[in-house]
Amino acid sequence: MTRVQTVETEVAIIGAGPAGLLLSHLLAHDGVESVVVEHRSRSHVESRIRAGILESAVVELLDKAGLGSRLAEEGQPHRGIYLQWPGHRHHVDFVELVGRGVHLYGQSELQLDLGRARDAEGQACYYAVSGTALHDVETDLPSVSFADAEGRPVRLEARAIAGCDGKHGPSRQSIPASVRSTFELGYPFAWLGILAAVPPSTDELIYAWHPEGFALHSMRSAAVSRLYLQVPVGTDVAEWSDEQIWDALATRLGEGQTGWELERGPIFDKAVLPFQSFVMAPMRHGRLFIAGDAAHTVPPTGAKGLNLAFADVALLAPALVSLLRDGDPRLADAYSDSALRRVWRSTYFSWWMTTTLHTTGDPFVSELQRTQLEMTVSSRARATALAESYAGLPIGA
Ligand code: RFL
Ligand code: PHB
Repeated sequence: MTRVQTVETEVAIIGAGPAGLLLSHLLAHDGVESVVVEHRSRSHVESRIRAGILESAVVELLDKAGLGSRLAEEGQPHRGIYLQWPGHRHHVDFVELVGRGVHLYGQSELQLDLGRARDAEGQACYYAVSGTALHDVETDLPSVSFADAEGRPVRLEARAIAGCDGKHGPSRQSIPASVRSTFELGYPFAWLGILAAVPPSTDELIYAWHPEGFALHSMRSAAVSRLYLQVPVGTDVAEWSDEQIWDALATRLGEGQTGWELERGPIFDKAVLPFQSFVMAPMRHGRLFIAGDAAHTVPPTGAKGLNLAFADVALLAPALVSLLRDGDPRLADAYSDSALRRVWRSTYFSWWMTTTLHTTGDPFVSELQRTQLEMTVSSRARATALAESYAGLPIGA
């Protein structure tokens, strides 16, 4: 029989996504040791293409944690966004409205920065594990079992577990159904996202309402554009040729409107992203603390998913330090309620952006959406509310 290797640590972190790696970094900063367990390979985790927008409070958090140097050099500060519908394009200037903007910096770049920081701290991370299971989360000595990349059984004994294992991970299921509530909303559409080797045709993001469906023009660098199209739920990327994608983007983003043109280029990645709003409560059970997508998912229209994951971790790290270093449970006891307050605000904002900008085919709804957009750009109070939510609240607010 193969012997189980037992490893002791203070915090067992499940998931090496942005939430798990930032948590491990912040804990190390305060002298709390952790081990990360991830079921994908490191190269897979580092090549996933996901979010792009960081709130200003998240940029400050990363900077304070010593993770801001490449972000400062390569990230792009954006003052605001363009809101558009046929015949109209309006710049909503967040800096002018609420005194702060956002940063454009790809999640894959952040993942690299976090991985390197962790290497420099010399803390353990098991990649490519299988069979991750949580045990005894209601006790002060919980554990995580798994098989390492070579298939050898390992048992990680900890004083707390952080479930940072995303939407499909096992942590959430370790909270008994009798104490767990879930709130879910589906949407009848998805996004077809592309990366193209072409300079962006805009200086800041364009969110475009169009009768044929929503489109978003984002970017990754001076040479790479990131664009999205609203498509029906269940769409297969193979149904769309590159030419059809560019034609639909040009129409929906208003090519020809005030002489604006969409530059086309080679598409090197395309994928369909599902849409869902999901919240689980509470985010803590015994010595198990859940953070990031493991506890909540938002549709990407408000650019909140990654920011929420970091905001959770910014609350969880000091809570675990107080609990494990000083035996003070107050922040740990407050964690779930404090995190959920921000989660619900971002869930509301993401739902609002999504339902305002995506067409449903119902002419009554379309008129209401256009009215909302007109009201948003013509009323300073409404534009300020949008800017406040998009640029983000201070962490802990
Ligand atoms: P992640 O990034 O999903 O990381 C969770 C990690 O846990 C691992 N895991 C396990 N590890 C061990 N054992 C198991 N049994 C495990 N099961 C899972 C996973 O392999 C993974 O490495 O969650 P985290 O850290 O909470 O970070 C959240 C963000 O990644 C997420 O909110 C955003 O990327 C969401 N999102 C977007 N957000 C935006 O704000 N703007 C976007 O444009 C945007 N695009 C996206 C996205 C999410 C996508 N996914 C998940 C489908 C595009 C995509 C394709
Ligand atoms: C992105 O750049 O991938 C992006 C930006 C803003 C969003 C969603 C995705 O709302």
